[in-house]
Amino acid sequence: MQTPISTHCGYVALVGRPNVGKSTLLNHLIGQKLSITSSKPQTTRHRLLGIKMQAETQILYVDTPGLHQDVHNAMNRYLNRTALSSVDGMDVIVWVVEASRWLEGDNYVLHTLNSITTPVILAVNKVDKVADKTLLLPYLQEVSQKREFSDIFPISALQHKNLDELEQKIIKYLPPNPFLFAEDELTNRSMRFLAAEMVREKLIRRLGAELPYRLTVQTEYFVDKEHFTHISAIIWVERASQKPIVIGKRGSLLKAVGEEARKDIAELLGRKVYLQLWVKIKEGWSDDDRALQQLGYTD
Ligand SMILES: Nc1nc2c(ncn2[C@@H]2O[C@H](COP(=O)(O)OP(=O)(O)OP(=O)(O)O)[C@@H](O)[C@H]2O)c(=O)[nH]1
Ligand SMILES: [Mg+2]
Repeated sequence: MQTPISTHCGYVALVGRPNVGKSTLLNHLIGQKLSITSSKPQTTRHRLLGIKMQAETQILYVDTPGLHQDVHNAMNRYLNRTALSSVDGMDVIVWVVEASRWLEGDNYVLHTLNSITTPVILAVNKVDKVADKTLLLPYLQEVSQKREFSDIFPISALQHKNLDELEQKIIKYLPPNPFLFAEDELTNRSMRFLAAEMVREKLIRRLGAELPYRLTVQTEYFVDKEHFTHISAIIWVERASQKPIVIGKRGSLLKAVGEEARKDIAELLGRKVYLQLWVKIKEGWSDDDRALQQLGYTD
């Protein structure tokens, strides 16, 4: 006779339009900064797994790029493909929207989720930003009519409000399964990948509106030495004119980015880090499928 499985394990996708707070939510759910975030839309470019142990349950959270209709270049098409394919094979979907801010982009997500039969929980994020709380209830009522939801949670990812309640609900949808990952694993992504992402986050946060979309970061060297980890990363831009902007006056911007990223990477690794950054040009990489593949944008 087979003994019944006492553990639960399953996949939970965090989906929604850009900038609603999916990555912030992933980080706060797993209690560690893993996914990069910024006030600019389309920050997340890759699917990212965050593993959370909760007693006899292993929750596999999947952060996704924001779903959007703008598919004017190869990178944008890659982002949408990645986000769309992330919906497959999930045990439950957490659709993230913003409190009192329903945009056309949310209708697009609604349309995308039309055909799926996976349970969908709606997380209405950024409730801390709604000054007049009396507006919240009518908004929740309005969005509850949009489709069938397994549940609706007003949350603040940033202030960690209602996240434990949300997680308790998520757990109910995870099937009996052995753990798919070791109990001390945090993600299936390599440290090389995460290091490049931390550098990209600092660049997005410090640069203007356009340049973040014209650059990507690649770790080229990652070696554990006795007392520190030596990492070297390339920041790829699309044109020669973009290089001096990324470097900044007498290297000031690059220095600040390196210092900030180094701290985040050291915290993730739990050891000292020596980080070198180089800026190089790869003409038109963001609209070139082959260049995208070379730079790690693979389905
Ligand atoms: N006030 C407030 N801001 C939040 C909250 N959650 C996220 N934000 C902010 O919203 C912005 C976008 O957050 P992200 O987590 O990067 O959003 P995202 O949905 O992952 O965005 P993409 O990766 O571009 O699709 C950042 O400036 C966050 O600090 C929240 O609960 N309250
Ligand atoms: Mg994100």
